[in-house]
Amino acid sequence: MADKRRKLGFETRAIHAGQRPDPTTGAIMTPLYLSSTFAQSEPGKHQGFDYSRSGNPTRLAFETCVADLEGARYGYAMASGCVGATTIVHLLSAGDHVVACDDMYGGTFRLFDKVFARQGIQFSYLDLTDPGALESALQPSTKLLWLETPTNPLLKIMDIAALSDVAHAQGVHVVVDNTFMSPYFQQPLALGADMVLHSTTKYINGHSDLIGGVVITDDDELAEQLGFLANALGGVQSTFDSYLCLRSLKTLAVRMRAHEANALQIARFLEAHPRVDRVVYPGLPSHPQHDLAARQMSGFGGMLAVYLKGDLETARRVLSRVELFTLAESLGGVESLIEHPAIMTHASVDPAQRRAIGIDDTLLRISVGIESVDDLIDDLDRALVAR
Ligand code: P1T
Repeated sequence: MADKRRKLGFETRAIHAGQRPDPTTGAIMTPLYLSSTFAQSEPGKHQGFDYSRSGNPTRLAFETCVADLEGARYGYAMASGCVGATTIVHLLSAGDHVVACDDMYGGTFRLFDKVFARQGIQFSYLDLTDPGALESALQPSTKLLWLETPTNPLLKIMDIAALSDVAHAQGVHVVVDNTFMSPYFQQPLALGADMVLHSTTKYINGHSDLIGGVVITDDDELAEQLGFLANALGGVQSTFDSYLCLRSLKTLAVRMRAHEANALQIARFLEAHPRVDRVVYPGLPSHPQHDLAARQMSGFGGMLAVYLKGDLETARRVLSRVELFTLAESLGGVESLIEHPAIMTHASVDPAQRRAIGIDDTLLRISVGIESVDDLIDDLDRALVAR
């Protein structure tokens, strides 16, 4: 008989956590509870749900399942990854200070720089691949350390455990945007972080058919504040999108393994390609933080950054020649995407800052899908060699 004390495996929890056959019908899939409101038998007395902004049974099943996969008890599903970030930053007040990594999704940077900085929150952006850099950046007013690891688009890796130790010694909460790895490959809370953010638009949903986000914590106090803010700000995920995310979690493990296997082969192919200057992939020994990645993550994910030999015109030519790869923003779907960060996803980052951190005109970002890898390699090869 199975040892009941053993923690269930990731794949098992991805399929069952937070879910039971529907008590009224026996349906094994969590029903889509589209109701905006719920009957009360007397004022204030109900069966756990009163209004769908505050809580919805389908959304709760997804929140419980995804939180479980991050090793946590609380999840708050949001209308987008950006709303998730917005909700977290609302834990702060004007005058508070945030230390953030210097490379991150352009939309998160825009939210900090163009929205919250105007409301009196202060931000310092730092290369945190050296954990020693954090100490001198902390101020008495620092409340939050914001990490995105691996970063978007340059795939820099930060030491979550070491940075969390430094932050916690000063009473600073740590957020990790875990979008690129998904809980399958990286579990930041176990490494010391206090909150995890995902754009569920990416790997968690994995099929490029919704926009969503989720904020996860195992800290009772933070959970209470985040739950309050989720309801008060109101940017919660729709029931239908929660249903799709719940369904997608069931295949997260197999999808992530397939993304990674394809990405590793493509990374090796590109690294040896005469038209490629440099490939950045955490799974390659040439990645500057390869050892840390191998220690802190259980896999290397499906994202690649590629510097071409040439110039902007070379990049444009390659992007116009690919056929299986679609030129599009976003990532983490089953289909392969390719994009130009400087013109597309990171256009909101100041050009000088972009160049300083390495987002130049020859940089392409690839989200490797789960198609047949030989077809993907042929497609890239054709696009690279074409004149
Ligand atoms: O798009 P949205 O669901 O709001 O998620 C924002 C977001 C947050 N964090 C990371 C690491 C992200 O990559 C994103 C969204 N990124 C893209 C759309 C992109 O193409 O990079």
